[in-house]
Amino acid sequence: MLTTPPLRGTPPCKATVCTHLWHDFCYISDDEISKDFAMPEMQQERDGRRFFAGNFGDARLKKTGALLHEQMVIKQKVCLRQLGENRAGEVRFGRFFANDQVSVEKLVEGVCEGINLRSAGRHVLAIEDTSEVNYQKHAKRVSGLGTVGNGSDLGFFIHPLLVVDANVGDCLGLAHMKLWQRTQGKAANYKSLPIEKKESWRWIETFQLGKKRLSSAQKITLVADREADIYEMWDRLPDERTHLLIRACRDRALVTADGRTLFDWIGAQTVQGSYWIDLPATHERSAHKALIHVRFGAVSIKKPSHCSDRNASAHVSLNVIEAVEDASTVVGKEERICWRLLTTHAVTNLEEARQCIEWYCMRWTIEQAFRTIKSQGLNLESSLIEEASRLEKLAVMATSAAVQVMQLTLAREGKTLRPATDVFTAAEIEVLHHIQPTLEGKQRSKESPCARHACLGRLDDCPLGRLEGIRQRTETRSHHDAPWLAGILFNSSGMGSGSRNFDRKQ
Ligand SMILES: [Mn+2]
Repeated sequence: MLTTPPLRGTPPCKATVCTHLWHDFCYISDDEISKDFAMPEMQQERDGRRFFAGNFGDARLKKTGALLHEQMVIKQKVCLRQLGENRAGEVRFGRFFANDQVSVEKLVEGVCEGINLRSAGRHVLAIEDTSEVNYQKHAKRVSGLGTVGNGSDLGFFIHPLLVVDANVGDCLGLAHMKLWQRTQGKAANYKSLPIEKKESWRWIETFQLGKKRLSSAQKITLVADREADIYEMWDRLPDERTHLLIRACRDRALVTADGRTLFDWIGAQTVQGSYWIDLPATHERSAHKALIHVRFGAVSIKKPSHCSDRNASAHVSLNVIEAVEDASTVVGKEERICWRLLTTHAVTNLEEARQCIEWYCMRWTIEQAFRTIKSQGLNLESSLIEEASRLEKLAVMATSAAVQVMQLTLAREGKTLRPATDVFTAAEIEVLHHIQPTLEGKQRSKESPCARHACLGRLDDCPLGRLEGIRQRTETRSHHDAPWLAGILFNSSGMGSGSRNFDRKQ
């Protein structure tokens, strides 16, 4: 139990850099504190994200799931031995995944819990994408796997739907996730099959199921890469509250435009605006400043002749945006940027076009989640679990853990303004309040805006000596929360740019 009273006196002001708390002023009322302290169980019930992996019809399973999830976020690993800390813990977690009550469906339900609340009233981007989880290295040990991308390696696929705030880019969590194994080759008549029978059905199905969990979002924009440029998507998904923003994959026939195709037509329009962007390095190009020319316009796309849905409308009206790099800024022989985006959003001026390009760039969040799940973070592909269905369950939890790690890392970099209650309990926030003054040092000022909320904030600028202090104080002051807090304070790496300097010194 914490014995020290809640922080009193003049609140700190401005964006003070401290652990994960960014304050205008943060102060938890006595009411809130005592509620949490009197009923720790209630606290866990209420905190649907950190301590919750699902309801499995059994209190013990629920508790184990929550603990496992927590350990995964803290340690950023999926190795059950390390998560369990000892033989008993390892066995306990192993049995959890082996239990039939713990199904992929229930886990998905569990890790998506609370997303509707967090999305309420917002315009959210629902970003979906597929990634393969490759177990070829463990192929001899693991049973029940299908093949992945190259057609011979063993593994399975994950396809999460990640929710991001469209205005500020905050990662709000998962709304759905599909997992599957490819056990057969493509049928001879694959092309003529209805989309429900094809693997590409995942794009529609995942979005539709995820959308059910986003009923209180004000607006939803589905964002996806070229693979999702499927006529049925455009035909079926949009409504007043639902928009699509997808990179164009194929040149398409247009209803008008004198027999011109989509790519031809947009490329022939006059440039409506140009701007400079900083491009980060990828494996295909070097980092450089690029001059981007933007064209946009409204088009009516014809239903493709091979479309197997007889009831699909004969054409769909969309807006197309083309962003092409000026030849003068292309580095050496690298390929120049050429993005063509299709959307149901109105695009009538340069600002709206740029907004769509910016939203599309936020698709980066899901790529980052995949990196965090795999080699740059939890290392899911190194798991020693020997049974495919258990590996799938592990993948659901790892995805959820990765999303939380990302939320914390983004917060640490000061890129988001999520409330601290997203990841910390009131008790932890209170501990952070206590140590806040020692961290703020001279930055502390008397004038205060007196807003009563705490936000997740940055860690980077904090000198290490002080962090050492936080750890000790956290450990002595906070009871059950200390390992969690210390874990976050000292181990939250797992993301490219965020993990520099600080983590290496640890
Ligand atoms: Mn993709």
